[in-house]
Amino acid sequence: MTAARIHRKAVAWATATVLAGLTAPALSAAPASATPASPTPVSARTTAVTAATATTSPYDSTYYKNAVGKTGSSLKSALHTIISSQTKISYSAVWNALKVTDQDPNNSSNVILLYSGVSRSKSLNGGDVGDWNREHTWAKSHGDFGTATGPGTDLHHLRPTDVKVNSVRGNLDFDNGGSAVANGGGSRVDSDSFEPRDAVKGDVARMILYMAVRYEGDDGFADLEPNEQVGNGSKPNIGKLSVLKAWNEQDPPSAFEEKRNDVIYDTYQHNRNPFIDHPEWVESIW
Ligand SMILES: [Ca+2]
Ligand SMILES: [Ca+2]
Ligand SMILES: [Ca+2]
Repeated sequence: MTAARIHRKAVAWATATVLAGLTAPALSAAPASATPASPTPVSARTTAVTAATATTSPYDSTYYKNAVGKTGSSLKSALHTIISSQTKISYSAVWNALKVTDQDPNNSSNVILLYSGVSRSKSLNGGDVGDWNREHTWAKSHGDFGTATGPGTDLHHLRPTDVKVNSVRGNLDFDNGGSAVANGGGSRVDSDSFEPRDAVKGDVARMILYMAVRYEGDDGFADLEPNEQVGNGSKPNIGKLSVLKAWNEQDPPSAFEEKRNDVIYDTYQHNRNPFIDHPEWVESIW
């Protein structure tokens, strides 16, 4: 971690980062099947209102030098060019990568599952009940990109999830509302949408919007874009954009999310999720 990043956190992010970071350690003490700690209370999340104010990152004069200062569609275009330069991994290689990117900070034998918040043994990767598997946060049927090397293997939106919870999410769009998902950590579901637990609402939003900028239809895959709909089915769209934007504000990047971005950049793909480094760019583009 560079001095510049520490400085940024100290000035602008300290409170929100600490609060967001409370979730994972609290979970690690629980057995794999336990319901995780309650979502961050609303009173604690009030600090997140300032999340989307202008930030600086250690990469502004290097990685992001052709994007800093731009807005709107020109910012999106610049970021697309920047983040499209990347190493790609196979779908089979995703298993071991997730064991590193999503390692429980308090138990190096475990990964943290995205929607439930449960800490589970890395060795329980698979497809049976009680296992964790590879969730495409941008559901792969939305644009039909499958698991070919490309969007279907892009670690920036692939996360470990409980097999049963992953099945409940299916390919639903994202929105607020619904009934509680069994062992879902506070996630909710109804007939046409899924609402992740509060602690990862921003993570989900930033993953979806990364995909929208990274995939613009110029590399043999669909142009992925958010919209205001639910029930998008196989269209290359995910909704609801207005809800995702609110989630980005409510749940600013945590230390866990920032470290994950660094690991993907340093070790695997050598590209970054710009919205973890600059959450305010969401509002600039959308
Ligand atoms: Ca709904
Ligand atoms: Ca979060
Ligand atoms: Ca796109």
